[in-house]
Amino acid sequence: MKIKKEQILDINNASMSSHKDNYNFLANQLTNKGFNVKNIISKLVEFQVAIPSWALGAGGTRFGRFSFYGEPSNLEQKIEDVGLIHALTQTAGAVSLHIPWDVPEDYRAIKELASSLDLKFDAVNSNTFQDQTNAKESYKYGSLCNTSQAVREQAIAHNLDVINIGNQLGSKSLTVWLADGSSFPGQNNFQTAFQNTQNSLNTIYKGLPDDWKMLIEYKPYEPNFYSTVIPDWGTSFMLANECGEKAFTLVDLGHHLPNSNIEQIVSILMLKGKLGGFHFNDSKYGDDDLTAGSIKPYALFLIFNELVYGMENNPQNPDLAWMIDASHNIKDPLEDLIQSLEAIQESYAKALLVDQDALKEAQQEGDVVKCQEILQDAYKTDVRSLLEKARLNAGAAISPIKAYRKMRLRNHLITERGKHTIATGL
Ligand SMILES: [Mn+2]
Repeated sequence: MKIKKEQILDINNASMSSHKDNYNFLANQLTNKGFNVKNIISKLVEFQVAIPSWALGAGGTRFGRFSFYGEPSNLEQKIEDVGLIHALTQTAGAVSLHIPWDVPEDYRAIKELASSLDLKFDAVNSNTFQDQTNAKESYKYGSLCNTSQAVREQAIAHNLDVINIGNQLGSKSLTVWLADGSSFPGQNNFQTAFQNTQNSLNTIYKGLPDDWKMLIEYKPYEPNFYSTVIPDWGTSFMLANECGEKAFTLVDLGHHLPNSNIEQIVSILMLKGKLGGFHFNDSKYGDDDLTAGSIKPYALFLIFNELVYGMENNPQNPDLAWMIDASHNIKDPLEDLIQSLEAIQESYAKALLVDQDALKEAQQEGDVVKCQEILQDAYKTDVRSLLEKARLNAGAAISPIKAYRKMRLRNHLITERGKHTIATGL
């Protein structure tokens, strides 16, 4: 199903006058403080986040999975779901495919569908963390790190296939996340596992088209519980450096031990021109994959503060690939993604309100109190009417969640697809 522009306009009309009151009040305040509000709005309109093809169904845990009715059961329906989110928010203009869960059967048809919904294909994601039916070799003891050459070759060939699939869709980057590691001391030789991984990545890198990037994701634990071959940003950075200038580190917010200073990691990677991509989610204890901004919104703001600083001051760092990598168990996945997009945009808007010149001055004067005041003044600003204005300018809904509910979109999806559909690949 597709949303018509008039439906959104109708729903917007109902909240237009309260939006205008709130927006005019804030815009005046910000203008008086010296901010260029128009410029901020257009930055918000430009900011697009990719939706991964695995996030449109309800996620599960190792204890079970509760399906959310009317889930997309094939790639076409997944792209249609991203189209719904994008129509409501105008913030989700890209889809990120997971291979082999979502291999297109008819490339032309899939590309036409995506472009009819104004969607691009962002990074393609390989999967060597589970065995596929009829696969000759098993990844039980690792993929790119495996001591068996045959296993490594199969994993390398898969990554090259993924590049080929992405190439046909117009993707420009490959994201590699490895579950490789060990669950018990002594299981792996750390040096051998690392060296095998580096050599395998070098081989994949050689197959990367000139205008592509390779994004190397890290994670400290899980599914392996004793060691992971790429546990942290430093290891990813080392591997990316040895691969070459088209290889970058990818930061996934959930892939850190509790209380890691992620904003500092982001900042230094951008200084070195090696931050390639970003996966949004939130967590309380581990890689919880919760809705972005639902647990630690101030941390998300501090990260965005560094991202904004880097985007303005580090031309050596490329444009970033933004993606939501969350998977919630009990919410409607589309509502969950809309909430994540809202939280991401909100943190971005607040970071744009940090007075960088005043902050630099306070830092030089050693005025610690003022530094905190400057950051928190931006953080405490209610920027929701800026987001509404950006969405209005882009033709989206003033309140995407309210519009989603008012249009009873989940009910329409259930009617169209049936109640007990199951999203593939989960
Ligand atoms: Mn991720």
